[in-house]
Amino acid sequence: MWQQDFERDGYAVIRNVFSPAEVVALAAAFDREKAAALAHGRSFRHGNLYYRVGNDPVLGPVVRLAQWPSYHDAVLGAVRTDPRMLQIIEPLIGPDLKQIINQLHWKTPGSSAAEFAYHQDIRFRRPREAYRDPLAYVQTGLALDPHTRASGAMRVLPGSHRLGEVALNVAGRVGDNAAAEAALTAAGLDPGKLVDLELEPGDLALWGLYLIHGSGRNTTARDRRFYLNGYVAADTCDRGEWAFRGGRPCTLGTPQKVSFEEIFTRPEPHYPEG
Ligand SMILES: O=C(O)CCC(=O)C(=O)O
Repeated sequence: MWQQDFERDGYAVIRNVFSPAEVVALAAAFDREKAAALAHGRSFRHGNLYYRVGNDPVLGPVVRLAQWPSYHDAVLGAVRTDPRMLQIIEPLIGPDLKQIINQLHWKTPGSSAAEFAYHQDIRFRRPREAYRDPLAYVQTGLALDPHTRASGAMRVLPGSHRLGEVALNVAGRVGDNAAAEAALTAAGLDPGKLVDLELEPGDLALWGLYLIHGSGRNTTARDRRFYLNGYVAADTCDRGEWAFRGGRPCTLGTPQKVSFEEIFTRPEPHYPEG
């Protein structure tokens, strides 16, 4: 059972949660977002909506991720409050859920700007005091393309969720660094224990804030698209958009403070520095 896997290993995979037809529709929505991001040619923000566009020395601008496209895209928005999500998350952290992550990831074939250094997601949960129970958080990742070692699937360290916060050496942004196993060795961890999180389109992976993971380059010929939605037990967290209240889905309205600190003071569209 995936619940036992989640508890024992710190992650789990549930197969075929979304159908092939749903995957096709979601993949098309990803492609729309990618085109919108590329039209800016650089990173862009409007409220919680954020496109991160990296620069590959050979390929030029490449879209790394999009945050909170669900404010404007109904196909993507439907996933965050899909009854299947509630069915999976509720037994773990209850029926009152706020959402912290609504994020699309692309790994452009051959791009060097596509790796994630080994990390724990707890490092991104800021301000730390707003997250009163780090164990009351579940991250989900829905595969829209085959996730294999070659396409840059996530690699996870089973059982690392029990280590608490581990000092992993990452210089700068996780997304600007290679998934170097040396960072694990330096922290006294065994990279030989890493597992490739192999997923087929429609499979959903789950992990918590302490699981150590990263991912490498995509050496295949097609994009690797991954849809992340992260939920927190509402009464343990001061941030986020409501996703389910008492098990009922919540629509998005006026943007709330999630991770963009200037959401109320700088709500206008702009090109962020860096
Ligand atoms: O998309 C990926 O491969 C990496 C995802 C990841 O590491 C994260 O979201 O924390």
